[in-house]
Amino acid sequence: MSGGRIPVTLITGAAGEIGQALLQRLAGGPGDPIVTVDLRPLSTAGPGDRHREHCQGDILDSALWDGLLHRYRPTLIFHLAAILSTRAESVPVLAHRVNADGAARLLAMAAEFASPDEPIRFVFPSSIAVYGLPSQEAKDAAAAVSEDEHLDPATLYGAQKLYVERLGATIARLNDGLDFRAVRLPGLISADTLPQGGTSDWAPELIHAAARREPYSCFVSQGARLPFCAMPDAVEGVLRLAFCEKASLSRTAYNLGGHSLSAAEIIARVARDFPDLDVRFQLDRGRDRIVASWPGAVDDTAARRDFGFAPEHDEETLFSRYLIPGIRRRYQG
Ligand code: NAD
Ligand code: AKB
Repeated sequence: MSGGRIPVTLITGAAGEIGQALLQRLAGGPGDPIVTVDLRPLSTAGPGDRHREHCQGDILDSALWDGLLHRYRPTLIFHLAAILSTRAESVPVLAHRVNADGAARLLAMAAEFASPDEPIRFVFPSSIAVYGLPSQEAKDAAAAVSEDEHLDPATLYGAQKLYVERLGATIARLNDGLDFRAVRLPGLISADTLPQGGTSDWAPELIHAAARREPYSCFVSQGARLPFCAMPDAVEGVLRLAFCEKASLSRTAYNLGGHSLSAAEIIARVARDFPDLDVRFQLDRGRDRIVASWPGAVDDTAARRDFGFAPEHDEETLFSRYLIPGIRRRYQG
């Protein structure tokens, strides 16, 4: 029973990179009011007309949910709050609590409130970290990895993402009203924000450093390769998955593809626009090993077919139309 509670779209982790981009994209449009949760305040940029309330707090705090769920009835949940891969390895207990327990508790609450009459759609951003290639040689030999291959994560973060994917799919199978959908994102690059605590961070960090005319110390080797996607393309993909008809979906977890780029290739491309680019390599073996375990490319055929994922940017326009002009504007006015 809704009991007079206001139907809302709920975004956890809304102050993060994806959260800010998603909120900006959703907040001006039609739909239920939006309620956000994060440990941090939202950025100063106005979050738009649809935004009703930001609750600054911890997803692990039961009192926060008691207060929110007393007033609001989430119909669509984007559960973004997480501790990313590199940081998760250094705070394993906290990472488990946030990434696994936090998601499990929110899923359980959603399942408790969801019914066929008042369904809840739960959208979860998973990651290429769910994959674990056993060696650099295996990675080099692998073609674009599809959703059911190499599910042997090498990091805590990857294991936690895979656990939540499977828990969500199982709980949804047992609860008619809960509709769980997950998208495995590649490394994301935003022209507007910088990442923290991830392992794919070298790519955005070095591009932003180039625009600031600062030297960059790259923590992976020149050959380190991952799929990368522009933030707006990834957000568009997440939204297409969130709003498509359930009948068109053939699975619960989908790859979103990206452009397969090595550190050396990114440096060569960025140097065309920022010829003073100054990158030194200072290998962090732990992070380099994580990158070696993640696929260099993923197969997103299912996402393109089932919910029309169609990134706007190709490998060249990712830089020429999105990153370079956006980052120049950000730092050079
Ligand atoms: P981010 O680190 O920028 O944002 C995560 C947000 O979660 C932060 O604002 C943080 O304050 C918040 N948070 C962390 N612990 C919390 C807690 N206990 N309670 C409340 N808020 C908490 O990360 P992002 O890049 O925006 O990623 C969002 C989601 O997408 C994450 O689940 C991440 O694993 C996933 N993802 C991101 C990428 C990427 O390249 N950015 C790739 C794959 C998957
Ligand atoms: C990270 O590096 O942790 C994220 C991811 C790919 O999940 N960017």
